[in-house]
Amino acid sequence: MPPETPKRKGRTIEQRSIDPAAQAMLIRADELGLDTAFTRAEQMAPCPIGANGTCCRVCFMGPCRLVKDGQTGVCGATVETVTARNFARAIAAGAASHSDHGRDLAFTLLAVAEGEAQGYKIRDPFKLKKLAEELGIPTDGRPVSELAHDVGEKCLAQFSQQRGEIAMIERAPKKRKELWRKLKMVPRGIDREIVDILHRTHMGDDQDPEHILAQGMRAALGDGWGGSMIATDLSDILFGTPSPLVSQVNLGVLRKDEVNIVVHGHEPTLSEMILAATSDPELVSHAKEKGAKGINLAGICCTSNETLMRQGVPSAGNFLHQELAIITGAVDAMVVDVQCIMQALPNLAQKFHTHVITTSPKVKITGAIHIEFDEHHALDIAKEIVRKAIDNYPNRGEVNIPDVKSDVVPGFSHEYINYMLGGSYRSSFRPLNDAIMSGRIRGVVADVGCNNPRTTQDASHEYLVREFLKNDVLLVETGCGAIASGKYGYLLGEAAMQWAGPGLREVCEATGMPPVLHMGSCVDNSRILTVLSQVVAEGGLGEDISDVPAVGIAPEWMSEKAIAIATYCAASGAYVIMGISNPVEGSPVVTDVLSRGWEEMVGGKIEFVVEPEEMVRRALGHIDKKREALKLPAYDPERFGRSGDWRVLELEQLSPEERAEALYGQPASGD
Ligand code: SF4
Ligand code: MSK
Repeated sequence: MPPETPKRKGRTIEQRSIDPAAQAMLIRADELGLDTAFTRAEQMAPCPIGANGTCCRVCFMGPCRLVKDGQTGVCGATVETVTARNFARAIAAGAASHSDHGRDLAFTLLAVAEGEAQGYKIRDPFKLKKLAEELGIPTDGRPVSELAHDVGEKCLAQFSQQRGEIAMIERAPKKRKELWRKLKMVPRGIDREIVDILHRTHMGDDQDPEHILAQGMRAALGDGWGGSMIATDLSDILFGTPSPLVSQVNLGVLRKDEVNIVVHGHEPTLSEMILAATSDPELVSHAKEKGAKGINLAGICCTSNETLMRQGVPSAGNFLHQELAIITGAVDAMVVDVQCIMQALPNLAQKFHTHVITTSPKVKITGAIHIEFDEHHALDIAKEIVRKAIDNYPNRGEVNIPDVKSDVVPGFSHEYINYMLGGSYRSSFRPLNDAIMSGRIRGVVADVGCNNPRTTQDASHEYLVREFLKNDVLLVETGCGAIASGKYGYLLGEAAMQWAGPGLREVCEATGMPPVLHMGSCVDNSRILTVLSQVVAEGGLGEDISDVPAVGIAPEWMSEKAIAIATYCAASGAYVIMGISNPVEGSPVVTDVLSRGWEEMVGGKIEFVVEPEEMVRRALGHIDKKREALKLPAYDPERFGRSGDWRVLELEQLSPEERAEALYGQPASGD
């Protein structure tokens, strides 16, 4: 007799996720009576006061819940001040997470330079030299290790810079820098900006919502153009600048007959060493002794994006797959570093055989095994972890891996996009700018960010991508949104033939690029800032990021990092739409400051929109408005699409006579 399926209130499986692999595991979880984030979200209604930003707990005269019109906290704080403070504190936490990740990479680079980082080397010395030049470090005739040392030290100093402008804002368009300078918004080091937020939002400090939020923008810029940008650059220098490769995503990448190790979190530092350890001959033969055919590494979340785009390590899925991977019964070790790791994992893992292994000095979880990472002994630690996973393989119970996976082509760094569009000898964004100017590409949308169990997993990401492609909008993606696109076949060149409008399809045919470009992890949204700046520098699309027909959307966001990203994009001039709910809904004034107020001030804004159809309508409206302001031809799909491969396919359908008529305007002459 099969176990009786427990009766649960809540959503149907299809309302929880559109992903067939997730659906299969959610059915399995229900059969086994297991809770997941999906069911917990159904059981836990969000606190309405916290959800709309009107709960203040910054001092112990409170917490104060502002629920009535005109109500203030014990200190007299208004709903505007409370919502603005909460939003600014979320920016601080999000920016801290990204930027601290960048700092750790600077320490790793220094350890490599000093020959003390076991197993690492500089994989992109050209990018190292370029960054050194940008940071004003002499490069002529100097060995790589010296450059790495100076770059590491200079980057570290960026985090704690107390006065003056951080270096990387020089990458922004001239007009943008002038605006930031005029507004006194150019960030100092991120540590200083975050401390400033925490100080001014302490009880009894800054109480002007616009003023609080302006500091929120400054700190977010310190992340986007500072900490995150450093993280991206140093990851490329240490682990290689991504270029396209072929891999696969979804739970079907787990293997029944091999030891499965899943790396989850955000940092590539340890996972790169675990990858190296999985091919260690001694460990491979140890796995065979235990009855496995080999060792299989897969990723979840943004650690996955890091290893997927550089090494082609397959991805077992995005944020909401972390528990589902364990429910397959096939994960011998889930190795986590930092950010987006659910505390539910060790408890769930106990029901199976999975070891949850924490590795960051910053992250311990009760019930998990802690094997602390130290870059000085990285390979030894990685081998210890891999051995632990192998030893756990014989403890497996029933295994249920859904046979669902999709091919993907990730790895579009801004350097590669530049090269791909411009050719080997003269890399350039000119073809992209020309395609936008001609209307072949209507505009660009960055679909980024998380999954959130309060909405159907992947449904908004998938819908937005399909609709934008139909409307000739090029997509760039990072984070869990990028993995979502991979699951549904959008990260492939063929996607252009199937889904893209006529103009975008022509561009993809000419360049061979997919219509949806995977640009990395959530910290790599800094790459999108760089692309936008380079598009402006190329000419023809205005003088500032705010002129470019581009929109950023995080339809299923859940983390504070998403708020930091949205804020640095808006402060850089971009229109940003966030789904799920409005975290400042309790204050129409603050909602208006983030949208109309910021648009007047910095040319970019954040709007909170729940319905995906409305996100598409607003995004296309914004793109068309920007096209009009640039005096570009109005978008007209009828003008394009009868060329390239499409034309060949069309001609192949015709008889020889019809083909001759179509090509030469007269029937074939016969013999
Ligand atoms: Fe209440 Fe004011 Fe304290 Fe906030 S700062 S908890 S509103 S007394
Ligand atoms: S992992 S921050 S759920 S994108 Fe970067 Fe995904 Fe969002 Fe975490």
